[in-house]
Amino acid sequence: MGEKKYDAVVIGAGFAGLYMLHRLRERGLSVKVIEAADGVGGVWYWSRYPGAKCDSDSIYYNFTFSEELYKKWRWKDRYASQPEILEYLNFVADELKLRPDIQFKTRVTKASFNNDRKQWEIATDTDETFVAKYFISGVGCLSTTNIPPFEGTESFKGEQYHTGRWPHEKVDLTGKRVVIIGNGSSGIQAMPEIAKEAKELTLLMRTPHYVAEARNKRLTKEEQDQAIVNYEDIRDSFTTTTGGIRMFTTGKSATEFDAAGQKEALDYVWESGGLALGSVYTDTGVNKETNFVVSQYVRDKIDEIIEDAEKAQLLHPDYYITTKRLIIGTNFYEIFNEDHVNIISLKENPIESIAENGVKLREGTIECDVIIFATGYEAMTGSLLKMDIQGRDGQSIQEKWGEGQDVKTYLGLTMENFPNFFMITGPQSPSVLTNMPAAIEQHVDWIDHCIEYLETNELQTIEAQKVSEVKWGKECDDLANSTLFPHTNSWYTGANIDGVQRGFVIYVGGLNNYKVICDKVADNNYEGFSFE
Ligand code: N01
Repeated sequence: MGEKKYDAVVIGAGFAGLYMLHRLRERGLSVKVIEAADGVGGVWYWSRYPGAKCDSDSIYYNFTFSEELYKKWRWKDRYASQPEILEYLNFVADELKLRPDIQFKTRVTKASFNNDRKQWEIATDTDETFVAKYFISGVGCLSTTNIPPFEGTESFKGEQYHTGRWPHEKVDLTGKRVVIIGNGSSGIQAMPEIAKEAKELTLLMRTPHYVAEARNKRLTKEEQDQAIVNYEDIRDSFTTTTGGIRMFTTGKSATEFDAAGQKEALDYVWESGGLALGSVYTDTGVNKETNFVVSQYVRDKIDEIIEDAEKAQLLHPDYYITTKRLIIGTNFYEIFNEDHVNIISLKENPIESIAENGVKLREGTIECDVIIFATGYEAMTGSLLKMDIQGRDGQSIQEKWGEGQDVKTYLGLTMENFPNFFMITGPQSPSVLTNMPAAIEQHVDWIDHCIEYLETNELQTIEAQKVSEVKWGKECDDLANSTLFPHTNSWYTGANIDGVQRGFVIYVGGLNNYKVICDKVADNNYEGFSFE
């Protein structure tokens, strides 16, 4: 098959790939998006487990680059469900007429930079070769699922599912004995829904997590109208706040309040619902005293809600709150008051293997009909490393990062030795600590302007300088080390997966500050980059 030539090839048709396609096409470039699924949506195409929702308030979980597009869409609920978000992304694809430039059911397997041609050559599992000057990853931070390699998984005679690869048709769990492994955002959203159908539900839990009440609800017509009126403010929040979303805050440290004042503020955010437990005080992420006040509040709530003191104690988290992703749930703690919902701490009784009739623990076997892996993702780097991407002289990302564990980027967007390769929400960018559409709009706009600069100046390539990577890595590390984040093992550090410990790969300085840095680099004629 001959080569297919484009100005730009983009991987993935989620939020990132769709907007990148739109921007570059508007610029007059020929673009092809390559997408493994048979529809748009990215993680929202795959992640269809019962109860799947987004934890950003829906009115912020959309594009703002086009006022017209923004004003045509109305969210139904405070937190949009997976089907509604998928509907939104299909609406965007239709409104912007994006589908003709997306090739579905195609997976990128390998890409290499040809230094003689100054072009990327991109191979797919459909045996096609695409050639493009610009190669852009929109694979997202959470798309490669993690199924821990338990011995005997294939011998299990019942059904097994991963939350991130849930079947498209309804899975009927009525009257079944279900085991769920993992209680991150996915497991915690899924469990109350599963408990409604299952005869027995057993959570096998490695680490208890902090769960705030979502308090999801239908948006009233007035609230929907208000979101339309607030367009400018919502757009502004994308670039002027640390997380690309407005969150309630007292604007103070917990240490500035007495115990009654602390409780009043925490009661307010608990009752309002959502992620504001993380923002109610300004220093929860850096001050151990404030952090204790907030985390103890959640432990007290757990004791208040769960009648069985033993179960409540098992669910007490003990790491610094917000150093793992804060989770919002609906009736999560409440389901443990039901007799058919149980919990086993894997710290006390670890999994030994999967047997044909259930999960074999060190002490006893939990017999079941269904095993649900809510065990998360090879986050941040997994999807990039799964493809064989080779820069100059055949250097792979694996080689550059030392088997993927020592991430090196400039701004989380680019890498030395990988000319004209861009990562949307790549490692060492603010990515998962933000409202994703906000981070994606900022990245895509920056990449688009960078490409405009190259085209206007008739430049063939742009490439990060090694020294820029070293400085950026140090800036990311210094910032992370000034917070409580590195004290906790999490998927932020890769420690959710045995054998991976790659350091903290997120820029924690806030999306607003990050944007200022990226804009300054661009304004200074792409300081820190080399050109050919
Ligand atoms: O995955 P996770 P997730 N043995 O990695 C456990 C986004 N998201 O899919 O904590 C036993 O958080 C693991 O235990 P531990 C959001 O950013 C958003 O739930 O590592 N257990 C943990 O309990 C989120 O943070 C939304 O000790 C094992 C669980 O599996 C991210 O996606 C909804 C194990 C994995 O939790 C990922 O969430 C869904 C093992 N070998 C997802 N390996 C919303 O917007 C892992 N675990 C609301």
